[in-house]
This record gives sequence, structure tokens and C-alpha cells, in this order.
Amino acid sequence: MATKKHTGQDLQLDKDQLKASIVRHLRSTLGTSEQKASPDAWWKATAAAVNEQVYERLTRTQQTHFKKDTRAIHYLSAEFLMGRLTSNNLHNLSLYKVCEEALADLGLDLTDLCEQEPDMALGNGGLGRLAACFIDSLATLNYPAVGYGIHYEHGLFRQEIQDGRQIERPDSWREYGNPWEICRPESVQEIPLYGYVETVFGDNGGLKKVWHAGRKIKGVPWDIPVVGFGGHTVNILRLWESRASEFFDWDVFNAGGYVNSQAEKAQAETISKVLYPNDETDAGKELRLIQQYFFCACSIKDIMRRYKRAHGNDFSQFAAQIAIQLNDTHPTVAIPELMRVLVDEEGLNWDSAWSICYHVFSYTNHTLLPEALEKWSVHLFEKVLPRHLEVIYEINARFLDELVEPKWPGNDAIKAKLSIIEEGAVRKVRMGNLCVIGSSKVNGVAEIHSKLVKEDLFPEFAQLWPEKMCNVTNGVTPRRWLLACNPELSALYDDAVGNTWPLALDKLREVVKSADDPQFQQKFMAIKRRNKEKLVKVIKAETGIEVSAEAIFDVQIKRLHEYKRQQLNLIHIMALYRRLLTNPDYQMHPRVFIFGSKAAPGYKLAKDIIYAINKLADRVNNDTRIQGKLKVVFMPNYRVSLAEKLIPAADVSEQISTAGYEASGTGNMKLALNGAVTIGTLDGANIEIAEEAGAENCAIFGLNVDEVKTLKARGYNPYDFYYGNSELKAVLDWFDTDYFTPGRPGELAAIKHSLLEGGDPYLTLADFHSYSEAHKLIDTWYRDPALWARKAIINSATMGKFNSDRSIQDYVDRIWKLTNCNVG
Ligand code: F58
Repeated sequence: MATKKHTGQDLQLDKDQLKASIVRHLRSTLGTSEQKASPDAWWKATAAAVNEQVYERLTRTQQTHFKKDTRAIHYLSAEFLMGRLTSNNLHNLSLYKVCEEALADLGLDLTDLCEQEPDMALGNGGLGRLAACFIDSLATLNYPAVGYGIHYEHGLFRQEIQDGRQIERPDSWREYGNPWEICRPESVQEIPLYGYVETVFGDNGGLKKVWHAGRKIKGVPWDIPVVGFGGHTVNILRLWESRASEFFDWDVFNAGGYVNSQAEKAQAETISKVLYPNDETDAGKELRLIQQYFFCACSIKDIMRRYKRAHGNDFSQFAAQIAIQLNDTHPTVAIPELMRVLVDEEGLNWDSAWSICYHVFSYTNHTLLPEALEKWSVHLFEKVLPRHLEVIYEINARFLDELVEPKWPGNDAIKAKLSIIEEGAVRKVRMGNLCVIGSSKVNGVAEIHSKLVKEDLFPEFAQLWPEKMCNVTNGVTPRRWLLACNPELSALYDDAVGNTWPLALDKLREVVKSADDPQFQQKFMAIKRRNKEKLVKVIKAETGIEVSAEAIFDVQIKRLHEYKRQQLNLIHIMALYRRLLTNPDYQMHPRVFIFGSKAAPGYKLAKDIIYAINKLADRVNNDTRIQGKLKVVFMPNYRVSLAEKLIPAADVSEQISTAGYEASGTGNMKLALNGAVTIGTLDGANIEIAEEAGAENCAIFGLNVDEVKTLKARGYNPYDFYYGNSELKAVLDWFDTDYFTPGRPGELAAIKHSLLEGGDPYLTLADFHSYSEAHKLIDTWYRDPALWARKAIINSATMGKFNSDRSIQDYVDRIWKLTNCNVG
């Protein structure tokens, strides 16, 4: 029993025990038998067997955290893009191999079984996936942490491609039950909405605000255990589901209004019904504000309840015990909510409450795009959250009087700029400003981005609080993004540097010394080749397109947005195609361009770009004249589980955003870690990737941030590039014809239009030449196998910095100041 306390090894199962447990659950939990169980039942029985381990560790973790009462981080995020959990949980519990063998004994294949699991797609893209990597790292590093979010019934839409166009279908990830979540009725919360505020006399004779809610919504928590690597700490991700509160529908029901009560129920449930599929631009919808308030208010209540259990009504320790991170502006309303609770409900005076709030909250910014910084109309706020609007006015008045006026006396222009309230025909609440004013730390997500947050986005705030602005460069969990998704490369690394690299990714740097070793190169590239061959089958199964693993696999996988410039990739492929048609001897190694991307349903141009990629694919893939030298594949329904198949098979990673627009990127890290060579701009974390891998091992191209600014200031004219480059002109003119859309000329013209008359806001044409040259370099490199292998190996081996454990440790050191809490 000596090991019991510290390692959890007393819980470790062998193959026969796990096998017995799976069969027992198949019978007693799933109510079926080995003879007639469906793949879904086998998957759920396996999950149930694994859960026996998870729950025991969860209980130990919770007891330890309660006993030690250590400071904890509460990560508030409207999105957690978790993907699948089975393989991840098995790896983190060191049970993967055991489970593989146990299932093999039962005649089952673990990889196939994992395919039964629907992705938990409760996020749009990078921001949501970052939150998922971060909670993995928090548990792995044994930090007390709770993730708080929304239990969306429907996650990000499922994308179908019909005749080249994106069609959105609802995602029903838990339609047949999800074995990883636990409902916690004992922690249900009730959340007020609408109504009015009354000023009354308080017990001490002073005035007091009372919010009389117009309705109340029930928040039901679902807990997803988050198993740290090594299985010591199991934290929770708590997701709130909205339900009609009994308070509400019973009187209607009793009055015979069954139909009305059903309508109330439906309305209440709407709040957590769907994830908004917007990327970067906000829809400004009432329901979205309510979603945000709903999950923030539930989470604050939950945090309060736990704090009070240990400290009663003594709030002097609150800021020392509680840290809350706001993942973008989506949870900003948590700031006025905590103020409201402390002042109106707990009776603290404003200054004490503000001091607590200020020290508790920190804010991460993920974008500089002005249209993505959330603003809510004052009118809407007043209707939905009348008391919060008052609190915001008070925060704003004090900020302007006590901080802005002394610093810039009489300067109304600066006041107007820094105010939380934007004046105009429609007055608005600026959530970004509220975040900065109400947080003790504000961070960007890569060095260059944090610099731009400080210098361009919030320069006056940075003058007021120079210490507040900081950087934490993003990272990705090496457990999911190497260990689990690329088992062969992981095994090679185990042999090369030992098996501690999943916790200490820097270890892989030792491999750099083997980058020129022909034997190591041969092994590394053989693994890449086998990963590509696996992907060839997936591509064939998903799209019907036949590609050869002999070709360069060139991958661009991310949300579709003009600033990410899939259109630059598109026009370059068209240029290559044209070169091959005009010069049959054009020298290039065969290339497969692979895309994976969802467009926001209302983003017309983004959908047109998807259509154009698919139409180009139809033409190119079936043109025998180019002898298979070029293939284009659009993989439908890009999601975490598809990324896990694409990334290990990529040779080239497309990171081609206009410099200054991609805050960080995280796909860039995953691809390089798996041995892809980056073709990229000096944007976001690409800069740090090139620093780590060495600029000579990346194909860097295009304008840098300063050059983008200069060109824009000078007055950018895309026609200069159109008329200045005959190939570019010919490619753009192709959009006007029916070459790719036979019988329907001009169907793709909107893309050309956006790049010329539309002003090409993301400087696609300005970077085209440089991009094309960088691709020539990639081609030359690839045709020298030893040179390519060297670059691929060095890229993979030098990504240690981008371990999300390092990001979390930076948050801990620079912002959260936590101490880890080893679970006995
Ligand atoms: C992304 N933002 C950044 N937003 O674009 C990317 O550079 C960065 O690496 C990543 O965050 C993590 O820091 C992002 O994914 C969203 O998806 C929002 C969802 C809600 C609507 C607005 C966009």
C-alpha cells in the first residue's frame, strides 16, 4: 500500500481485469451480451470500465483539494472543443496498450471502437481547442482547476458538401448518450433574467438595490472528468445546461396553460441549445448575450458556494483563493455579475468588492479584428440585465473620474475612446474595455500579438497600467497531438530519447543531432509515408478522390476566413495548374493540396471560396493532361478527430495569414510537431516557430507586420499587382469564365471581385509572388530527400516550446500564481 498515496498505481489494471470489467459493464450497464452487442455498446462498456478508474481518481482529487484548500483557477470559456475522449483518457491513465490487448482478446479493435465516439464539438476553432488543451495541461501539472462552459445540445454544425457547396446540418453529439459526462442535480443553480431594479433601504439604513427578475432559468451542471497525464489529478469541466425553472412554469401549468408552460420550457431550453457558429464576427443576438450571462452566473454561483463552504461569509480570502480567467470577451459579464453578488447579495461596499473583482479576473485576448470585439447595445443590456447595466455605469464612471481624468485632464476624446460605453445613434457596451478595466492582467497569445494588443489595440490602457499587459504564447497538448495521434512517431521518439517527452517536450531537441543520420531519416520518413498511406484511404473513403502517397501532402486546415487566406492557396494552385497546362515539361514534384475548413453559415464569400476549391478540384483531379501531378482535396466536416488523421500525414503546413491578423494559431504548432514544414508569413506564433526550428527550415514569405502597415498607409491598390503580374492576371480572369463551372460562367466571380474592386483587404495579391517563390523552394527541398528529411525532423524536434504545459506554467507564473497540489 506504500504506493497508494502518491501514485495511484494501486488502481492500475491489468489486461484480464480490464477485460472482465468491460464484459461486466456490457452486461450490467448496457444490458446486452458479447454475442449481440453493437459497436456502440462495446464502446460505452469500455468507457464505463475506464470510468471506474476515472471516478476513483476524481474522488481522491476532490478530497485532496478540499482538504488542502489551495488557490484554484476557474477557466471561463463559452467554448471547449474537446473532440473525442476515449483514446485521450486511456493514454492519460496509461491504459491504452492494456485496453488494446483486452479488446483484442474479445475480438475487437480499439482504433475501430474509438471511431464510434462522436466528437464533442462544443467550439468553433482555435479558441475552443486551446481551452481543451489547457484543461488537459492543468490536470497534468496537478493544478486545482475547473473549466466552466455551456452544455450545448448541438455543437458546431456538421458540414456536408453538395455539388461543391457547404451545407450545414445539426450536430447531435449526445443523441445516444455520452458516457463521459455526469449530471450533478445537487449543484443546480437558478439564474434571474429580465425584470427591473428597485432601490430600497437596507438594514443599515443605506440604500440597496434589489433586482426583481422577470424570469428564472435553471442551470443544470454536467461534469466531464479531465484526466491529467499520469492519472494523478482528475479535475472537472463543468458545463451548464439550461432548463425551465419550476418556479416559472408551475403556476401557468396549474392555470391550465399546459401549452404555454411547454412554450416556457422550450424557451428556457433554447439558451443552451446551440453553439453560435460565428467565426470572428459577432452576431449581436439577444440569445447569445443570454447564453453568456447564463453560464457566467451559474459559474459564479458555483464558485461562491464552494468558497463559502470553506470560508463562510468572510470574503477576505476570496481573491487569494479564487482566480478567474476570461477566455476572450465572451464571459465578460462575469465581472459585473461578481460585483452584483458581492455588493447586492453579500453586502460588501463598492470599494472592497471592486478590489476583489479586480484581483480575481484576468482576460485573454484572441483577436485584433475590430469586428470581433464584442459590443452589446445598451438597450438590450437594460432589458435582459438591468442591474448589470447599472453596475457597468458605476464601474465606468469611477474609472473615467479616478483614472482617466487625472491622467489626461479635460481630454474628452480619450475619455470617449476608453469609456465602456460607446456613444452614437445606438449606444453600446464595449466588452473589451470592460475586460481590460476589470482585470488585473490582460494577455495576448503570441509575442507579436501581445505587442500589437499593447501598442495598437489598447495603447492608452497600457499607458495607464503598463504592468497589466503581458504575453502567454499558446501551446498544444503533446499527449493528444503526438502521443495519441501519431503512435509510430511516438514510439520512434521513445527509442530515441526515452518515454518522458510527453511531459517534457523539450526533450525532443536531442533528436536534432540525428537529423542528418541516414538511418534515423529513413525511419522518420517511413513513418510519415505510412501515415500518408493511411490518409490516402481516408481521402478515398470520404471524397472518392484517389491520391498517391508519393506526392507532397500540402495541408491547410483551419476555419475559413479571408484573413487566413485560403484564397491565396487557391489562386496559387490555379497558377500551378496553368503552368502545367501551358508547359507540359514544367518541373514539379507531384502535390496534393488538402483543405479542411468550415465557413460561418452567413459568411457568403467564405462559402464561395469553399465552392471554388471544390470546383477547382473537380477539374484538376480529372484532367489527364497533367498526369496526376496536381490533386486538390477538400475534406468535408473538418473537426478534431479528422485533424488527428490529417496532421500526422502532412508534409507541408500552410500558415499564410496576412501578417498582423492571426493572433497565434495552434494548428501551425501541431503540424510542425508532426514533421510538416511550414510555409508561412511572419504572423502569430509562426514567428516563434521559425525561431525555434530555424528560419532555414521554414519557407517564410510575404510582407511582415510593419510592411503591411506601411503598404496600407501608402494606399494599397490591388490593380498594381494584377496588371504587374501576367500570370496573376490570367488566373484572376479565369474566375470570370466557366472553365471550372461548365455552363455557368461567372459563378466564381465574387472571389475576383473581392480581390480587385473589393480592395483586397488582406493583401492577397501583394503576397502572391513571394508565396509562389516560397512554394518553388518547398518543391526544390522536397526533391532532395535527405534535405527534406532533415528539415522535417528538425521541425518536429524543436517544438518543445509549444507544449501547452509550458503555456500553463507561464499563466501560473505571470498571472494565476497557483501552487500545485499533489493528489494522494
Ligand atoms: C483564435 N480565435 C485565433 N476565435 O484566431 C487564433 O489565432 C488563436 O490561435 C486561437 O484563437 C487561440 O488563441 C478563435 O478561435 C473564435 O473561434 C471565436 C468564437 C466565437 C465568435 C468569435 C470567434
